[in-house]
Amino acid sequence: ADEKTPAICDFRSAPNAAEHEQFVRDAVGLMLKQAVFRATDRRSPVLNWKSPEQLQAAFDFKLNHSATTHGHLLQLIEDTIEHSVKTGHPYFINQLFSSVDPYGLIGQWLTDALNPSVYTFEVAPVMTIMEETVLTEMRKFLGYPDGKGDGIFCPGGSIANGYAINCARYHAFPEVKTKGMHGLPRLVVYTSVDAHYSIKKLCAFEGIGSDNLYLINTDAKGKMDVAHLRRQIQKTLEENAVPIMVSATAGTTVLGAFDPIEEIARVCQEYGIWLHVDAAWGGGALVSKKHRHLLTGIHRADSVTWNPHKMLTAPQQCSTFLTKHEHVLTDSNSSCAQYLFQKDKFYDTSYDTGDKHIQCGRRADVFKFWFMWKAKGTDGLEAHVNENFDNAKYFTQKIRNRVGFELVLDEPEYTNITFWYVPPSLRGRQNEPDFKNKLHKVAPKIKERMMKEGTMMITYQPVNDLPNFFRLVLQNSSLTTADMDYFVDEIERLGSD
Ligand code: ABU
Repeated sequence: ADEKTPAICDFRSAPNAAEHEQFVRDAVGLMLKQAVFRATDRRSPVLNWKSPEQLQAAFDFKLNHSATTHGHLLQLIEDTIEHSVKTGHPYFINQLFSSVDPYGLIGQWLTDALNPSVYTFEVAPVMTIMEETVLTEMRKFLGYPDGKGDGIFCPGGSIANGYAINCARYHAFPEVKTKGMHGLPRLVVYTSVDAHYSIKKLCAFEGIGSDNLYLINTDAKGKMDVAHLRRQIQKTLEENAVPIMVSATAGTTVLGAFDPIEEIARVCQEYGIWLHVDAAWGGGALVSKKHRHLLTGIHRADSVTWNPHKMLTAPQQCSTFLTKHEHVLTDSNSSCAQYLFQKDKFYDTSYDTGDKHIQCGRRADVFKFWFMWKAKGTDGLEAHVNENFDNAKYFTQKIRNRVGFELVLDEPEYTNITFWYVPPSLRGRQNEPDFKNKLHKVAPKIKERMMKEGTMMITYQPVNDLPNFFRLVLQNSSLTTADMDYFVDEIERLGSD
């Protein structure tokens, strides 16, 4: 083999190293042009809608026995971009993630080029130290003294919440690691009715049982009702079951509400219950001196979920689980595989951090976020968050005064703004018996129209007995007030009948 040419792995004999190199350059150029720059241009559509059947017919999904050409592969890249939703587009405000951060993107691409697995220092030296550095800085934002404690990057906020349940259970009953749930009393977890569905899923997955997740009422602003929490804890004790964890939410998925952490912490302290805060979405407010008061009391939490891929716009995915307990992750999860975590290595093996995770092979989600943080500084992250709050305020004020728009929460706390759009044909008919049913159908119809035209993407949902309403989510700080105006005008245009 020619030692000077890159040894890119390919079983086929036909293409040579120069052809591989050209292919990689062409593919990257294509991605930059179509998936980054065109996909974030306001003049381009957010999506080109095709039904599943139309997409099956239009796209070459089939896998074949024989190899295909580089030309065809480049065409497939182009087709994939063409038929994908451009989640980096300024008019994609559908989910709790959006936008393309240039530093995050390059961080993601470098991570993939290096392809490390962050379990041992020997294969991921830079990423290992970077993880500990970033996690410590994030714990400082929580208010843990000197950022002490432990933490991990994990695949999504749901899994981070699952780590919290496991740590809380281990903390109360360490024997669960070896003996399992056998012999343990019935354990109970608490979260609000507006909390993320992962708490329920993970209670089921980890053997707590979804019936043992006690749902706590919320008030008119979507915040946990602490008096109800107290009553549910009392009920648990009367049932001879054991309360193990309260999961408060900082930034609920739909309404963006912040549970009163300080008050909940007092209850947890009184009863000796692990306090977890799911700040996957709302954690971003911690970097803003102006808005971090929303999470007052978070320093008292035993653990926290915080996803930099949400408000801080690191590329998917970038989720963290943080805890003030220095040993609980290792104690509850370690299994000491001899083929990875040999104790007789020639370096300090405390840097082999992989055993505190339940994953083995693990992507280095830290680099993109560390790189963004380096590029912008903490001040830049703060300015980004403040800009989103400002846009949210502008949008809220705008629709408050606009005929046909009605806010669900009059004063949203975060950058989720929830609202109904009442089209001209329904205005003035609020007192008619079928008004609610008719309004329930408005948001799905407008959503269908916007997706078929590709002009924007915003989500909708019902909550309890409230008919479907829109949820606008802001975390792309490159948006302007003109974009806010566009969203209002476009919904009005699509729902003008
Ligand atoms: N974990 C995020 C929930 C999905 C969304 O509303 O964007």
